Amino acid sequence: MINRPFIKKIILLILFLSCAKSDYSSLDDSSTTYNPVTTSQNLNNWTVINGGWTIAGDGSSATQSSHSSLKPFLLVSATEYTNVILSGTVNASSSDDDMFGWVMGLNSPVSSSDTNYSFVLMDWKKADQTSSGVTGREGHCLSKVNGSFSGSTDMLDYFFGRTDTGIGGKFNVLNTNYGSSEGWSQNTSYTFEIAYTENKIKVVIGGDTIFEESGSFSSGKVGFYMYSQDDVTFSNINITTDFDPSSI
Ligand SMILES: [Ca+2]
Repeated sequence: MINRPFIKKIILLILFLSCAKSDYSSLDDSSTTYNPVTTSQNLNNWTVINGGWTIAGDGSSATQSSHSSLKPFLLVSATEYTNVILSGTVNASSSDDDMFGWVMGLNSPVSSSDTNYSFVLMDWKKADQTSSGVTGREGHCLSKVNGSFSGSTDMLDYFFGRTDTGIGGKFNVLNTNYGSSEGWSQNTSYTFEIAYTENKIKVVIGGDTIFEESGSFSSGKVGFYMYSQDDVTFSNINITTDFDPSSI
């Protein structure tokens, strides 16, 4: 005769142990606690790589006032980041119609003479324009830049035309948001927030989500960018770290 109460007890014990085990697993998964830290940036501590940047005495803003299509102009952070949120305000007082934007995961160039470029680029052009047979489109473009760039043709093809080389090429366009109403406007302040993590980039400008891109993204510096564009001011810059990257 089978002892039914005994078997019941065994089944209950197995159920209890399996529940206890799964509780333990879920506790283990959520054991990382995140305490996000947001730091106001003193832009006097950032590094100029090409361009004529004027930094406010208190470090709260930076204006780039030179114009050239020979090289992109950069102002980059002193620190490298893996998971980072870069936020602030940008305003273009210029009557020009070209590109400004942001770089993330930057490892090069490290100086004005460095022709090796390695970063993720989020740029924004005011209007459609064709120059020397290359068309720069109005709107936003997100690219992985990784290779050597020199000479005016090279610069125009990639930093003006955003010509896609595909994965593994030196200018891999990840996503675009082009269109006749997508350009920036003169004398307009835009808030921006760019979250850059090991496996996702989220770009929000003026409260609008422009890109949410999954992928694999390297650690590096963050910064500001201009190409064939002057008189753009970045201000009230904050950097947030130690956040939960899965919340992005
Ligand atoms: Ca221009």
